[in-house]
Amino acid sequence: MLNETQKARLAGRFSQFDCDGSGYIEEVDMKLMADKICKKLLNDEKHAALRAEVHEAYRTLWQKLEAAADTNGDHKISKEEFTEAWGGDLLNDREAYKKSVERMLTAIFTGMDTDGDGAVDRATFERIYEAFGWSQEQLKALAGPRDKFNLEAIHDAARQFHMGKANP
Ligand SMILES: [Ca+2]
Ligand SMILES: [Ca+2]
Repeated sequence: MLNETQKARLAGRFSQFDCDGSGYIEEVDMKLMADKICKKLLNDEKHAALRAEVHEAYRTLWQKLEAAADTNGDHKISKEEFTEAWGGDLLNDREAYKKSVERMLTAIFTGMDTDGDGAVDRATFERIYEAFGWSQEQLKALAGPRDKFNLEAIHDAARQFHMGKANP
Protein backbone atom coordinates (compact mmCIF):
# COMPACT_ATOMS: atom_id res chain seq x y z
CA MET A 1 0.00 0.00 0.00
CA LEU A 2 1.15 3.52 -0.78
CA ASN A 3 1.12 6.19 1.86
CA GLU A 4 0.11 9.79 1.18
CA THR A 5 3.68 11.00 0.58
CA GLN A 6 4.29 8.24 -1.95
CA LYS A 7 1.02 9.06 -3.67
CA ALA A 8 1.99 12.74 -3.90
CA ARG A 9 5.36 11.78 -5.39
CA LEU A 10 3.70 9.54 -7.91
CA ALA A 11 1.34 12.34 -8.93
CA GLY A 12 4.40 14.50 -9.64
CA ARG A 13 6.03 11.64 -11.53
CA PHE A 14 2.88 11.20 -13.59
CA SER A 15 2.88 14.88 -14.63
CA GLN A 16 6.52 14.59 -15.68
CA PHE A 17 5.63 11.68 -17.95
CA ASP A 18 2.47 13.33 -19.26
CA CYS A 19 4.45 15.75 -21.43
CA ASP A 20 1.53 17.17 -23.38
CA GLY A 21 -0.62 17.53 -20.27
CA SER A 22 -3.48 15.48 -21.73
CA GLY A 23 -4.13 13.73 -18.43
CA TYR A 24 -2.90 10.41 -19.84
CA ILE A 25 0.51 8.97 -20.58
CA GLU A 26 0.60 7.86 -24.18
CA GLU A 27 3.18 6.91 -26.75
CA VAL A 28 3.28 10.51 -27.99
CA ASP A 29 4.41 11.66 -24.53
CA MET A 30 7.45 9.37 -24.72
CA LYS A 31 8.26 10.77 -28.14
CA LEU A 32 7.94 14.33 -26.82
CA MET A 33 10.13 13.49 -23.85
CA ALA A 34 12.81 11.94 -26.05
CA ASP A 35 12.71 15.01 -28.31
CA LYS A 36 13.00 17.34 -25.34
CA ILE A 37 15.91 15.45 -23.79
CA CYS A 38 17.76 15.23 -27.11
CA LYS A 39 17.28 18.90 -27.78
CA LYS A 40 18.60 19.85 -24.37
CA LEU A 41 21.48 17.40 -24.07
CA LEU A 42 22.41 15.93 -27.45
CA ASN A 43 21.75 18.77 -29.82
CA ASP A 44 24.89 18.41 -31.86
CA GLU A 45 25.45 17.23 -35.42
CA LYS A 46 27.70 14.42 -34.19
CA HIS A 47 25.09 13.16 -31.72
CA ALA A 48 22.65 11.79 -34.30
CA ALA A 49 23.33 8.15 -33.41
CA LEU A 50 22.93 8.85 -29.70
CA ARG A 51 19.65 10.66 -30.33
CA ALA A 52 18.42 7.57 -32.14
CA GLU A 53 19.44 5.50 -29.11
CA VAL A 54 17.47 7.75 -26.77
CA HIS A 55 14.38 7.50 -28.97
CA GLU A 56 14.72 3.73 -29.18
CA ALA A 57 15.05 3.52 -25.39
CA TYR A 58 11.90 5.59 -24.91
CA ARG A 59 10.03 3.35 -27.34
CA THR A 60 11.02 0.38 -25.23
CA LEU A 61 10.02 2.23 -22.08
CA TRP A 62 6.60 2.92 -23.58
CA GLN A 63 6.10 -0.72 -24.58
CA LYS A 64 7.00 -1.79 -21.08
CA LEU A 65 4.83 0.84 -19.42
CA GLU A 66 1.90 -0.02 -21.63
CA ALA A 67 2.26 -3.73 -20.95
CA ALA A 68 2.61 -3.18 -17.21
CA ALA A 69 0.12 -0.40 -16.60
CA ASP A 70 -2.54 -0.18 -19.29
CA THR A 71 -4.94 -2.56 -17.60
CA ASN A 72 -8.04 -1.51 -19.56
CA GLY A 73 -6.20 -1.76 -22.89
CA ASP A 74 -7.04 1.68 -24.30
CA HIS A 75 -3.37 2.44 -25.10
CA LYS A 76 -3.39 5.23 -22.57
CA ILE A 77 -2.20 5.15 -19.00
CA SER A 78 -4.43 6.97 -16.57
CA LYS A 79 -3.20 8.31 -13.26
CA GLU A 80 -4.89 5.39 -11.51
CA GLU A 81 -3.29 2.82 -13.78
CA PHE A 82 0.08 4.50 -13.30
CA THR A 83 -0.19 4.53 -9.52
CA GLU A 84 -1.24 0.92 -9.54
CA ALA A 85 1.69 -0.25 -11.67
CA TRP A 86 4.56 1.96 -10.60
CA GLY A 87 7.27 0.28 -8.60
CA GLY A 88 5.75 -3.07 -9.36
CA ASP A 89 6.43 -4.75 -12.61
CA LEU A 90 8.57 -2.17 -14.33
CA LEU A 91 11.27 -1.79 -11.74
CA ASN A 92 11.47 -5.41 -10.74
CA ASP A 93 12.07 -6.29 -14.35
CA ARG A 94 15.83 -5.75 -14.61
CA GLU A 95 15.96 -6.57 -18.30
CA ALA A 96 13.30 -4.01 -19.20
CA TYR A 97 14.95 -1.38 -17.03
CA LYS A 98 18.28 -2.02 -18.72
CA LYS A 99 16.80 -1.74 -22.19
CA SER A 100 14.93 1.47 -21.46
CA VAL A 101 16.15 3.75 -18.69
CA GLU A 102 19.75 2.54 -18.57
CA ARG A 103 20.09 2.50 -22.33
CA MET A 104 18.87 6.08 -22.56
CA LEU A 105 21.16 7.28 -19.77
CA THR A 106 24.15 5.53 -21.28
CA ALA A 107 23.55 7.32 -24.59
CA ILE A 108 23.22 10.66 -22.85
CA PHE A 109 26.30 10.06 -20.74
CA THR A 110 28.33 9.11 -23.80
CA GLY A 111 27.35 12.37 -25.46
CA MET A 112 27.98 14.51 -22.40
CA ASP A 113 31.37 13.02 -21.48
CA THR A 114 33.01 15.30 -24.02
CA ASP A 115 36.62 14.52 -23.11
CA GLY A 116 35.88 10.80 -22.96
CA ASP A 117 37.52 10.21 -19.57
CA GLY A 118 34.55 8.16 -18.33
CA ALA A 119 33.22 10.80 -15.98
CA VAL A 120 31.25 14.03 -16.01
CA ASP A 121 31.47 16.92 -13.58
CA ARG A 122 28.75 18.04 -11.24
CA ALA A 123 27.47 20.81 -13.49
CA THR A 124 26.95 18.24 -16.25
CA PHE A 125 25.28 15.81 -13.85
CA GLU A 126 22.88 18.57 -12.85
CA ARG A 127 22.23 19.50 -16.48
CA ILE A 128 21.31 15.92 -17.28
CA TYR A 129 18.83 15.54 -14.47
CA GLU A 130 17.43 19.05 -14.75
CA ALA A 131 16.51 18.08 -18.30
CA PHE A 132 14.41 15.28 -16.79
CA GLY A 133 12.69 17.78 -14.53
CA TRP A 134 14.34 16.90 -11.23
CA SER A 135 14.16 19.62 -8.62
CA GLN A 136 17.20 21.10 -6.86
CA GLU A 137 16.24 19.13 -3.73
CA GLN A 138 16.12 15.88 -5.65
CA LEU A 139 19.46 16.64 -7.27
CA LYS A 140 21.03 17.36 -3.92
CA ALA A 141 19.63 14.24 -2.31
CA LEU A 142 20.72 11.98 -5.12
CA ALA A 143 24.08 13.48 -6.03
CA GLY A 144 25.50 13.75 -2.53
CA PRO A 145 28.66 15.79 -2.13
CA ARG A 146 30.48 14.28 -5.11
CA ASP A 147 31.77 16.39 -7.97
CA LYS A 148 32.72 13.63 -10.43
CA PHE A 149 30.22 11.14 -11.77
CA ASN A 150 30.97 8.05 -13.76
CA LEU A 151 28.33 6.10 -15.64
CA GLU A 152 27.63 3.87 -12.66
CA ALA A 153 26.94 6.93 -10.49
CA ILE A 154 24.52 8.22 -13.12
CA HIS A 155 22.66 4.90 -13.17
CA ASP A 156 22.73 4.79 -9.40
CA ALA A 157 21.05 8.15 -9.01
CA ALA A 158 18.35 7.18 -11.51
CA ARG A 159 17.72 3.86 -9.77
CA GLN A 160 17.35 5.56 -6.40
CA PHE A 161 15.02 8.07 -7.98
CA HIS A 162 12.86 5.41 -9.57
CA MET A 163 12.80 3.33 -6.43
CA GLY A 164 11.59 6.37 -4.56
CA LYS A 165 14.64 6.49 -2.32
CA ALA A 166 16.30 9.75 -1.32
CA ASN A 167 13.52 11.47 -3.14
CA PRO A 168 12.13 14.56 -1.48
CA1 LIG B 1 -0.30 12.80 -22.43
CA1 LIG C 1 -5.46 2.60 -19.94
